[in-house]
Amino acid sequence: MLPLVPAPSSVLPTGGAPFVVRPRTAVVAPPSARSAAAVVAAALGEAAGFAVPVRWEAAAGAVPDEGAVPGGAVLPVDGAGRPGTDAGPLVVLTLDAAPSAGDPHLREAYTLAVDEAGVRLAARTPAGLHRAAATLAQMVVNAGTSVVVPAVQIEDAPTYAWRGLSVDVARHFLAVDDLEAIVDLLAGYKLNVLHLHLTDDQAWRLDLPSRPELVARSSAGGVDGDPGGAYSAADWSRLVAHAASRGVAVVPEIDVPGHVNAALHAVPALNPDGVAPEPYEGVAVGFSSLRSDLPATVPFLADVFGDLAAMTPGEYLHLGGDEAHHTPPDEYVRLVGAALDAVRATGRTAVGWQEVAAVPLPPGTVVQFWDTRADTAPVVAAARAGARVLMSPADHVYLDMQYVPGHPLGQDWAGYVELRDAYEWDPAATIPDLDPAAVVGVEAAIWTETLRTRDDVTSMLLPRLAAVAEVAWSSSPDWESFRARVAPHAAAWDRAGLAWHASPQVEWPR
Ligand code: TNX
Repeated sequence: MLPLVPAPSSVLPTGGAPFVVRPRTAVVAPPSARSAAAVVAAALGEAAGFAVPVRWEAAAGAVPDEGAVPGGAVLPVDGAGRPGTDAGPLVVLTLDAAPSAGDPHLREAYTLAVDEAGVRLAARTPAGLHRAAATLAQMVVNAGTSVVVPAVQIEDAPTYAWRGLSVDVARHFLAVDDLEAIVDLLAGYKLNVLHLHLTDDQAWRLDLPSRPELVARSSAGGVDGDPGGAYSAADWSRLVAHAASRGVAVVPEIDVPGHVNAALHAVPALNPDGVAPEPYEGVAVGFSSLRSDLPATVPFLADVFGDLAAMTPGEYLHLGGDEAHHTPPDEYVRLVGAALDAVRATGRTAVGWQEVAAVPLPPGTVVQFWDTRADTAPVVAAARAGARVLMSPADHVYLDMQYVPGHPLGQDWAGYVELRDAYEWDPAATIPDLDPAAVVGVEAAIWTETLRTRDDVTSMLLPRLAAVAEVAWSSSPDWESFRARVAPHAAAWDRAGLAWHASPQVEWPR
């Protein structure tokens, strides 16, 4: 059994001799698959202990593109851009001639074929090649004197199109390096969205060109004396580019109309009397609100969502909408409506936490379900009216919940979430009466009230994130199989320097 997580749709060991990574092994790929090729080359090279180069496949007569490849040199190619006479055993990435951009399942589907002579990864899109690369990276075996890939034929496609992790950088700040390590982890488990909760009562973390006062006045703190921090436009570009190079989209969240104390502190005109409130370092939230009767409010929303769209490629902007306990219901409808208008003006699709289901939503809006204590009827009604639903049930995928009572980190308001709890749930059956076709995907979340460092965060993510990834990707869950397959992943986490929690539900190798 190959220890693949998430489990592919079909894995056929052929029984033939494995592929051996040799000093002359090269990765061959079309330039449009540049980033997936770099991931493959890095994975093989790291295991083998020598650089595995990437060779761009160019049309006959074209000048080969010799752009820099992280983790590998670029080998000279012959005049036709084909492997020269020095060719060793090859790892070949190909894009299918007929891309099917429309169907999300086919978009990320891939095949992976390994035999003694070579490795072939094929998909319809570069994103599909990233998923194939993640599978290959988990198959490289150090067999004593050589590094091999077992002979196998794999066909695979995701169950859900949106497979993400939401990270709260407002309560405690995480540096770009930390987020890049998280992106690599996501890509390794075929997760394709990094959602960042950038603003809250405690802080505002992204510098926006039209509103520099937000970061200038409201980023130097967090929960309980956190030194804080913020992402400059350059930091943000670096993060977004790194995520794109792993086939991961960044979905930024500006949380309105509640959770806005940091904004109210930085922008006095957002307050009824023009008097800014003090900074806030506590944990309890839900006390702050925008006001629809102030002239500054709508321009503020237009500026922040406009800047966010200009700075972030992709389809989605998240407007928050959760726990606005001090926003009266009619105010909530007006203010979320204004935020939806601001998002629509950018041409993007809005995402909001489940509370936004109380507001008329443009078709296609993504409603993120989290609170399993609340009435689900508004979410069902929103889906009937054309919304899509992203599943983040707190009692299964809030990875800031403690594993067990007394765990040194995390909270317990949604209960305890051991590894098996993160694994054993069905996104299509989480909300009774919801049309399963409305479920766009699955997103885990990690809130950082109690988490300060990269190690704190990854020890809550691992191993549970691997479980959520399998729920989101694989079609036939099997706990016993999962707990056996995930055990050897601890070695990879150790190699990557990632702190993880040795859940007693798995027999970890010693
Ligand atoms: C609920 S989930 C929140 C967050 C907290 C989290 C802690 C959601 C939309 N709101 O503000 O950080 O619980 O687990």
